[in-house]
Amino acid sequence: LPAPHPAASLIGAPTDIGAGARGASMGPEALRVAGLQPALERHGLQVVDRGNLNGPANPWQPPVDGYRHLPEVVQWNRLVFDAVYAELQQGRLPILLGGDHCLGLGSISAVARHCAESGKALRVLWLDAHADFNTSALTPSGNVHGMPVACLCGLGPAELTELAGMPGGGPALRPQQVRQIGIRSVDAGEKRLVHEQGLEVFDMRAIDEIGMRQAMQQALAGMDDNTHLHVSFDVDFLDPGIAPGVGTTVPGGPTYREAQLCMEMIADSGRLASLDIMELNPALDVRNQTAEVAVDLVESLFGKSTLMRVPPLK
Ligand code: B3U
Ligand code: MN
Ligand code: MN
Repeated sequence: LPAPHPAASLIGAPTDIGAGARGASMGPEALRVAGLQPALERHGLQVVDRGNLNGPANPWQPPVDGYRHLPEVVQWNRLVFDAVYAELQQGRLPILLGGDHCLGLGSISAVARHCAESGKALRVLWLDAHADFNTSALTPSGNVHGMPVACLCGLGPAELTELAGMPGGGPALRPQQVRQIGIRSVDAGEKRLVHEQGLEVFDMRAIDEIGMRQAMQQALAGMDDNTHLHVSFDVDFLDPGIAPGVGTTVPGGPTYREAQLCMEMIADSGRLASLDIMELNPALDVRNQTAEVAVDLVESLFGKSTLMRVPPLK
């Protein structure tokens, strides 16, 4: 039987500072309106909503030296780092409500630091249409939401790669700790770097060939009782047919059933200890349906469909 979940904390990060389209700043509120907190509570979690972080406005400027809004991206990620780290210190499960995916950097930096200090092994599942492994030299856009995984692995500007303040220095992650699922849009230079660094990628081709079940079995293999599992869920992971409300839709993503299975297998691992829900863009959504699908899937991530975990009676 999977272990019960600890108390969880919602942290809103209302910004689109690293994105190529405006509107992910409204993501946290859309998730609240879709009923995220009561949905989690139905599955036995104690949830506190910490409200929203308050960072700099989006100046909407062109890139400078390969980065758009780098100073503001750094400020937002520092706020996210502190908020996520504080929850982990209290033994709570942080749920970051994005906001664009550049903030996965602050969130996972906090998780990596916490794991290093508490002797835990860290595994990161990156659910996304994109590899988010660009650098300033490779990026076609300068948008930092296309770079967080590279930064976490030490490839990027010092303000971002040193955010974690790891004991003994060095990057927050080794590429070997990451599993990417659902990938189907990778830039040419980025592709080369992903291979060079040895990221384990279950792209849509792999999911077509071996199926979501075997992909997730492999992605979750090798964890034990001492593993902290972080899930970074970019909502554009999902097929645009069920999730139109994101800044960069890419056709050919996981169906509703495949995404459910993915979430259920993560729940069954019993190791989920922190979560990002990113890139939801209500300005592009239709009647908040993408937020509702995201909430539905997050419920499965916390055991909605696990037959052997029965929520407590009220
Ligand atoms: N790889 C492209 C597009 C992109 C990455 N992440 C998102 N879009 N959401 C880039 O701009 O780096
Ligand atoms: Mn992403
Ligand atoms: Mn993406």
